[in-house]
Amino acid sequence: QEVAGREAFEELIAEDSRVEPRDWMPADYRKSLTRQMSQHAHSEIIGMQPEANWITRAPSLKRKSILMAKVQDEAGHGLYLYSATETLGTSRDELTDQLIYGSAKYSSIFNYPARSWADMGAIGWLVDGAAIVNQVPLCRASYAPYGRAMVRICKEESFHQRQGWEILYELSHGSPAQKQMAQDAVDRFYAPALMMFGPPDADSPNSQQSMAWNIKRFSNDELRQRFVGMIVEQAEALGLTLPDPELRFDEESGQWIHQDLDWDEFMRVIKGGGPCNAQRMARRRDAHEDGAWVREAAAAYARDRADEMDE
Ligand code: FAQ
Repeated sequence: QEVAGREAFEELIAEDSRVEPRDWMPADYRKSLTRQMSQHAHSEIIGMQPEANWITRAPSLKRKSILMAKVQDEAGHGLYLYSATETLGTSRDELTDQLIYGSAKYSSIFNYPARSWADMGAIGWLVDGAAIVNQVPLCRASYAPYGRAMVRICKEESFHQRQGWEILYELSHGSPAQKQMAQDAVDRFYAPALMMFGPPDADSPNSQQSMAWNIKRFSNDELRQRFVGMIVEQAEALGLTLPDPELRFDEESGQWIHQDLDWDEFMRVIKGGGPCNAQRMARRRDAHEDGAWVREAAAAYARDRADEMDE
C-alpha cells in the first residue's frame, strides 16, 4: 500500500497537482509542511503584538478602527493556518505548546519594536508587502489546505499593505517632523523586512527539498530581489528614501543588487536574542494562560451539547 501511495504522491507532484489531507504523503513532507505552516501561524499570532501596541494611541477614531480590523485579520490568518496545519495531524494545542513552552520559530520581523505611529505605516508597507511577495506563490503550494488558506490571506494582506502605504504617504506629505518620523520608520524596518525572506540560498537548508515538493516555488533570494525591485518605485512615490546606498538595478544580470544584510543579527533574532523576543513570548504566554477559562468553558459547553445530542 505504501508503494502505491508513494507512486501516487510522486505523480501528483510531477503533474503539479495538489495533495489533500487524506492522500498518502511521505513522513518528511508532512513534517516539513507542519514546520513551515505552524511557524507561519505563530508569526501571524505574534505579529499582532507590535500593532496592537498602537491601537490605543492611533491618531484618530478612523485610524483606530482600521488598525483594530487589521490586527483582527492577523488573528484570523493565524486561525486558518492552525486549522490547515491540524489537517496534517498535529493539534492546535500541541502547536501552541511548541511555541509557548518549546522553541518553535516565528518570523524574525516581529521581534523589533514599534516605536512610533509611523511604524504602523512601515509595517503595513514593508512587512505586509514582503509577506505578499512571499505568500502569493504559496497559493500554489502542493498541499491544498495551505494553498487555499493563502488565497484569502493574500487578499487581506493587500489591503494591509495599502493602509500602511497610505499612513506613510500622509506623514511624508505632512510637516517636516512627520516626514522625518516616516523616514525613520522606513530606515529601521527596511533591513529586517528583507530578512523576512530567510537566509541566503546557500545557507537555506530547507529550500531545495521544499522546491522539489512544490511547496516553495522560488528561492529566498529570488523573492527578496523581487521585493526590493517592487519597493524602489513605491518609495519614490512616497517621497522617502530606502536606506541602502548599494541599491541598484544591474542591467547585465537583470537583477536588483542590495546591500549585504547582517546575517549574524538575523541568527541572533531567530534564536531568541532580538530586541523584543522575551517581551513577545511573555505576552503570548500570559494571554494564553489568562484565556484558560475561556477554553475550559468552551470545552464544557461542547461536551454538554454532545450529551444533549446523544439523549
Ligand atoms: N524568521 O531553510 P530556510 C506575516 C528559519 S509574514 C524566523 O530558508 P524555509 C504577515 C527557517 O524556519 C511572516 N525564522 O527555511 C503579517 C528555518 O528554521 P527551521 C510569516 C526564519 O522554511 C504581517 C531556518 O531559518 N510568513 O506573518 C526566517 O525553507 C504583519 C532556515 O531557513 C511566513 O512564515 C525568518 N524570517 O524558508 C502578520 C511565510 N527565515 O524551520 C502580522 C511562510 C528563515 O529549519 C503583521 N514561510 N527562518 O528550524 C516561508 O515561506 C518559509 O518558511 C521562509 C523560510 C521563507 C520564511
